[in-house]
Amino acid sequence: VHAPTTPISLIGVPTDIGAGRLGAAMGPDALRVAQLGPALSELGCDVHDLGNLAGPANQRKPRDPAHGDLRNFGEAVVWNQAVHDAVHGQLAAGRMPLMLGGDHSLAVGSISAVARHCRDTGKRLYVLWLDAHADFNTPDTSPSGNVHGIPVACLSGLGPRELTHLAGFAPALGPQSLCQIGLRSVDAQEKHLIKTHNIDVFDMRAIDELGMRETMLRALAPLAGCDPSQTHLHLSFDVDFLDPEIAPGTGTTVRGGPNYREAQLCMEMIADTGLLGSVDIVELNPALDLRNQTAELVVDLVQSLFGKSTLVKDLRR
Ligand code: B3U
Ligand code: MN
Ligand code: MN
Repeated sequence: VHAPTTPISLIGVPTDIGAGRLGAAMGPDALRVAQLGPALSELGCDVHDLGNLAGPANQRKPRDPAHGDLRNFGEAVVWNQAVHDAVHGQLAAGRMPLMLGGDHSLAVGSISAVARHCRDTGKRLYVLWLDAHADFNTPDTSPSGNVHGIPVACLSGLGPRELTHLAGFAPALGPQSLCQIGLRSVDAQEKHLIKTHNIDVFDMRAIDELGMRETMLRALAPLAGCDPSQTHLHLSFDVDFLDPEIAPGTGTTVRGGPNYREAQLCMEMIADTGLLGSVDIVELNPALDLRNQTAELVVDLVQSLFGKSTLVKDLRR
């Protein structure tokens, strides 16, 4: 076990403002019921739960042509400003923020804060985005108007200014700073944008062809030899990355995702980099879960992400 020495701050973001269905707002409490904090303390991590951020309620507003034809746009902006401020504050205090979501729209706030912190401190930023979806729609291409389908585009500088400029500059993320893994439900126009933006993607076809080990070796290759004091790795972990057979508790399941062993290896290889600086756990929906099993699985995976290892004898060369 080589748990990170940076103290961890758990930040609950109880909202489903960006999702198509209700329930992800209960994600933070489901993770607490599944003992996320104690599971990290057990590994030797210094963990403090800051409780939940506050923000506007989900009034399930329809799409609004005055705001990019998005649903709940104003509310999503308020939540993201709160997330941005909280994350930036924790990073400035030398702590590692771990977001307990909440739907994936919150990643605009968290990652823009990480980008701002990296710019302030001269650190190199790299984001791993684990998801069944690309979340690369713009208001113009979104089939649903759901804000959780647009965060990657916003972080890449495409979208409403209120969301593209949270860091104070745009784009918050350059294409060489982002890698997406696990994709299997990507809209036609998203595919086009991913290509024109040159985003590094390992979709499920790639994982099937290469295996998870080779996929992660390639995904993490840009970080080889990086100095931990000058590099910040952010993980944005959408629970629907996982196969629905093991993770039913999320709003937009897509069959054919990574199984338990593949997901564990993925987490372990991220831990091995020693570069992890911040994490989003998003789209956990307890209303769709069975006896909190998805939350418990996520806690198990997060332990691996923070250095828990089943290695008895290391056969790697
Ligand atoms: N791409 C679709 C579906 C979707 C994206 N993210 C989730 N679902 N969870 C959209 O609505 O943008
Ligand atoms: Mn997502
Ligand atoms: Mn998703």
